[in-house]
Amino acid sequence: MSRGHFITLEGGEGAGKSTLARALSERLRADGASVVTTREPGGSPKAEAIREAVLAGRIKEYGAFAEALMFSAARIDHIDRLIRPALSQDNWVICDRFIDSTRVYQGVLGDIDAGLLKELEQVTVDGLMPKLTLILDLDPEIGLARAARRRSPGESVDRFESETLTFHRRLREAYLEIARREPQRCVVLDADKSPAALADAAWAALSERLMTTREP
Ligand code: Z5A
Repeated sequence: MSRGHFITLEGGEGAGKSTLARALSERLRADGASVVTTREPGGSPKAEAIREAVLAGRIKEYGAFAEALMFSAARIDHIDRLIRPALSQDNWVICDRFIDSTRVYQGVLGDIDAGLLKELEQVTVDGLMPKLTLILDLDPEIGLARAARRRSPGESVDRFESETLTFHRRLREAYLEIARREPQRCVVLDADKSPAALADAAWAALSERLMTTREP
């Protein structure tokens, strides 16, 4: 367990990504690994400032491409300040959302040209790709209900939670399409199960993909 890998968790609202990130990091630590858990947008002070602006809806009026630029600016700082340094010190890095969120939310749902977005992605990540992406697949009605139950009284929904159910259904399909196109990197997990059962399934995928085929 000496060498870490970069793992990303993706899926719709309330799919259980943050809960799974905690469970996976506990299992990895119990196995003797050093683990950094992080999230996007965010993960570094400057990226967290961008998160606050985008999720409050302050960029929405400038359009989906402007939002993609903001998520990318946050990602560059996050990669430089946190992800690359952590990986270079042999930590595992578990990140709640990454490039696939931009591909899906801004690309597919924001209708940005795929070629343009790909170029932006390449410049942004500069070669850093997740070794494994776990896509948590869940009926959006269940996910949105979970997210609503978690909200405290008077708390408002964020920029993306306020979108329609049709938006969230298209989002689910877009994630499944990414998984079909990149089966080497992506594993789809049925997220309509208990947190413990989901963690078991994620651990099985991680063990199969990353613990047997470690890079030299
Ligand atoms: N976004 C974007 O547009 N472009 C980008 O490039 C990036 C992001 C990076 C970030 O929101 C938003 O930014 C996101 C996309 C956009 N859209 N929205 N909204 P966020 O970080 O605030 O929220 P999120 O990423 O959507 O996560 P979430 O809503 O917090 O959901 P989650 O992390 O997947 O779920 P959770 O926090 O683990 O669980 C939610 C609730 O369900 C909680 O009460 C749990 O106790 C419960 N839960 C968790 N697992 C289970 C299971 N298995 N069964 C039952 N209940 C469960």
